[in-house]
Amino acid sequence: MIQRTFSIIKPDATGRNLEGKILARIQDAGLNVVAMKKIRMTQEQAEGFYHVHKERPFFQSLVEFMTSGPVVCSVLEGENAIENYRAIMGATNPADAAEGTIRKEFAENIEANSVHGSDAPETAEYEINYFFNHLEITG
Ligand code: RTP
Ligand code: MG
Repeated sequence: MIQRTFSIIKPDATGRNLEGKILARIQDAGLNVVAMKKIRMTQEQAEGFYHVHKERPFFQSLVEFMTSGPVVCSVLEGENAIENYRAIMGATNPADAAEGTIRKEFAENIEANSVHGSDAPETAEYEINYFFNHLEITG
C-alpha cells in the first residue's frame, strides 16, 4: 500500500547540519520526498502541531525546543510509509533506539531526538495538511 507520512527534521539536527545525512537515510529506505520546506515555527504553530500532547509534562519544553531553530518539514511517500519511517527513526529515547536507526546515530536525548514522524494514517493526514497545501505536494 502506497502511503504518505509527515516528517520533521528537528532543530537539534538542523543546528548540526544533519539535514543531508538524514534525508539520505530516508531516501535509501525507499521513501520519496514529495514535498519539502525549511521553516522556523512560531510558538503558536508548534503548540497547534503538538496539541495532542498539551496535558503532558514535557509540552512546554517541547514547544520551546521546536521553536529554538529551523526545521525541515517534508511529506514522504512509499510502501507502508508511516511504519517504514517510524522503523528507521528508532525509539523516541535514543538510549532505547536500535542500532542503525536515525535517533540512535544522531539524537541527543529524549527531547532533542532529531526527527518526527507521524504515528498513524489520521495523524499523517492532519500533520501534512497543517504544513502543506495540495499545490505544494508533487506526484
Ligand atoms: P514524534 O512525535 O516527534 O515523532 O516522536 P514520538 O512519537 O516518538 O514521541 P511522542 O511521544 O509523540 O512525543 C513527541 C516528542 O516530544 C518529545 N518528548 N519529550 N521529555 C520527555 O519525556 C519527552 N517525551 C517526548 C520528543 O521530542 C518526542 O519526539
Ligand atoms: Mg509522536
